[in-house]
Amino acid sequence: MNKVKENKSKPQIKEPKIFEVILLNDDYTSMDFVVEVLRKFFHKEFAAAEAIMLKIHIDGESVCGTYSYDVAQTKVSQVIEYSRKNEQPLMSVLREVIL
Ligand code: TYC
Repeated sequence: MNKVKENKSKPQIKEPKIFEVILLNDDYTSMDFVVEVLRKFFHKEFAAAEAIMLKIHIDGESVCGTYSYDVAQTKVSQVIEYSRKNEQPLMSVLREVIL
């Protein structure tokens, strides 16, 4: 019989890693500015942006979107750069999603 060797090696195609972009609460950034950031960089409708901003204010942080590493890192940089230019201490970090 013609035995075909079973291929037990790891699958060659890996799932792409995904990353959450998170905004953190602080005592100084204005609520309006956070809503503006969520609309400008995360393309949220006004009501959704306001809801996320309030969640951050209450819980300390919230996920604002999930992206590939490069896009997530770009969003974090854009948020921090825009915030500093506008003299706001708002902070953003990324976190890998463990599936
Ligand atoms: N806590 C801020 C205030 O009371 C508002 C705020 C919300 C700041 C969300 C940062 O990511 C943030 N003005």
